[in-house]
Amino acid sequence: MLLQNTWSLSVVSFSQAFSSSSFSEMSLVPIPVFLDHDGGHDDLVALALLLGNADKVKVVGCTVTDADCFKEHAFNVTGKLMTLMHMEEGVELFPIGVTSFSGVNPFPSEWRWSAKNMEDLPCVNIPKHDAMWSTLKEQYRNCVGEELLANTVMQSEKKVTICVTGPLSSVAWCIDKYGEQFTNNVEACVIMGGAVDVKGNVFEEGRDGSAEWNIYWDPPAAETVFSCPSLKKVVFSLDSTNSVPVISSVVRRFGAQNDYLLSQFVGSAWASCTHYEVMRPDDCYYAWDVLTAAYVVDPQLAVLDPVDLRVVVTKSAQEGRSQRIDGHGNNLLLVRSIDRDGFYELVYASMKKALCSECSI
Ligand SMILES: [Ca+2]
Repeated sequence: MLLQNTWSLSVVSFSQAFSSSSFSEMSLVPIPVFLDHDGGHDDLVALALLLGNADKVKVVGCTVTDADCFKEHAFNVTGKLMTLMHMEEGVELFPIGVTSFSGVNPFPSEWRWSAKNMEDLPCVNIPKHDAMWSTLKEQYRNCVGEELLANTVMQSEKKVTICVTGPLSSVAWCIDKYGEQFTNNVEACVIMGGAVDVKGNVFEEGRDGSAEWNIYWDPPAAETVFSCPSLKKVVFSLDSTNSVPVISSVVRRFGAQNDYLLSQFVGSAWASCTHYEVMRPDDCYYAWDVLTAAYVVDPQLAVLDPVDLRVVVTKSAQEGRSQRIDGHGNNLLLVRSIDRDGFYELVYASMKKALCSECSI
């Protein structure tokens, strides 16, 4: 499978090592992917990216954590996007669960409303799509997210790639409860989190700005995952995601493909984020989670280095900081560089799905 082969290549890029014929041969069967997200704008765009690439990845399950969202709204947007892509593009339905975790350090509540706004977007409220989700969600409502992740991975015939775009609480729970019974059936855990050689994005009182929010939300969980030698990890820290800002010039290009419902969804989501470029010129909104999901679709986008990381778990100014630690054999690859233009082009191409003119109300 793609990630397995990429893994063994370590620091070389995928394109350097495979001929185009062998690449296309290996791409024929979609790889099973589980998305473990926390409902922010970029989490939901990441989901759209995965669903827009059904020829390469098959989403086999999804969980929502009550972190960068209020979970009920993110649960609904996830389901509405799934039924849209099921009815318009034939994407297979998959189970959706909500995890039971509360943050060690919760997100500020005023940051958590984006899923509520996205739940109301016209493009995810086409009556027939919405009606299907209204029926399904009563079946899905009692699905506990972390149990869904564990069972999906352990019962899968093929190894599952886990894409984590929120805190690492669910993966840590699975490691603690099932150990290698769980990790042995994970192809790789592709994670957005941490800040290694750049500043972080947690500027809470008493913190020094070195931590990144996904890690800071539950530092002990992140430490459990980062230090687990039997779990293969690819980590997109702020060091790499700083290369992919969500700015007006990027977002306005969706105007040229507004005939597609998926483009309307992503264009609207990202348009809600471009004011950060004005408010915080040195720290705008980035496609943190979308880049992470893009790697799952196309591993050629990133060059990786083996780097062991530890997480500061003590209540201190550096709580949640991710630091290099030598010689621990943590089975972790940190993204060194990415193909920025290739990433944006993948996003635009992926969202040309669910053509409005073919979608009856
Ligand atoms: Ca997220």
